[in-house]
Amino acid sequence: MPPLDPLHRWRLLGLDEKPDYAGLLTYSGVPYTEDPAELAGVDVAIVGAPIDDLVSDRPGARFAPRAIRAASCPPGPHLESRADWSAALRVVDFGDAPVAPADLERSHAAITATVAQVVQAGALPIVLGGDHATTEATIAALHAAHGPIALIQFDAHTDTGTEVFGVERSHGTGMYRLVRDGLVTGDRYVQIGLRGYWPGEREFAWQREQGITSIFMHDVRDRGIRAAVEEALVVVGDHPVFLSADVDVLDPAFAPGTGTPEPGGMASGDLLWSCRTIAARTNLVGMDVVEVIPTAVGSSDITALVAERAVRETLTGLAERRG
Ligand SMILES: [Mn+2]
Repeated sequence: MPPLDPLHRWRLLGLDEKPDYAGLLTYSGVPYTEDPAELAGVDVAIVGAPIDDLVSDRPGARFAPRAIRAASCPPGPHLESRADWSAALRVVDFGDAPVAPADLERSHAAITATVAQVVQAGALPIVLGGDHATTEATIAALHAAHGPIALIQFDAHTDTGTEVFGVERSHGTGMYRLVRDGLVTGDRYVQIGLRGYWPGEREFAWQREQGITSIFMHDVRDRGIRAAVEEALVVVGDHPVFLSADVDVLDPAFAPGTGTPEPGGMASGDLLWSCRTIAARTNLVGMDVVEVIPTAVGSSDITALVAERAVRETLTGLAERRG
């Protein structure tokens, strides 16, 4: 089944773009397919992971994949980088993983299986969460193809708890489980933007034992985002890298639509620059943006909008890397 082109009717009018609010809803208006055979020759496939069953506070991130797609903007070259991902890369929207509400095992298996189809086709998956536990399901598929994964995580929280409210499966424990089980290598794992009041000394002691690099928000404030990202690039080296952007790394003033907001966070421009730089300068094998709770429709949803741009900057960095 050939991909559906959301721009088809506009192309008949001689246009190569459509209004964001009209037509079939895909990421940035890219072609839509659910057929793995159509991924041949594709550089990047967008996958939705609409599940938020494992959040510890406010739910709603299950609505994010649609909101991020709806917060899109027309393609074109990046004014700073000059790279144009829409010209340099073949990108498709591979649709959502077939999740089942309240069935964690089936939903995570569906995310892993859908991402695995992308990886097996040689394309790079970009996953729209969903809560941060979806990263476990995504990295499971990447680990099967690439072996142990290096991880750069933008987040207010480490997500390395052994349990949250006595429960082992949580959006606060995914990174602990990934390191414990060997899917992510501790000494190739960097956290950027940590702040607030969680976790505690026990978790940080475990993190130090694993060789995990923690760059706190006060470090970013004191040293600057460029120094923080340079340190992260050294830690991950040329190993296969996953970039995970929890939108709560941003100050709630920039990203109010998230379930566990923590004041005093990063500004949008720093996160966007970081995503582009990491995509341009690492062996990136996958990316996700998680924990967005929609608060409005289309481009007025500022949290979905910055999540959309985090993906767009990653695509731009990949286009830069192509040269
Ligand atoms: Mn998180």
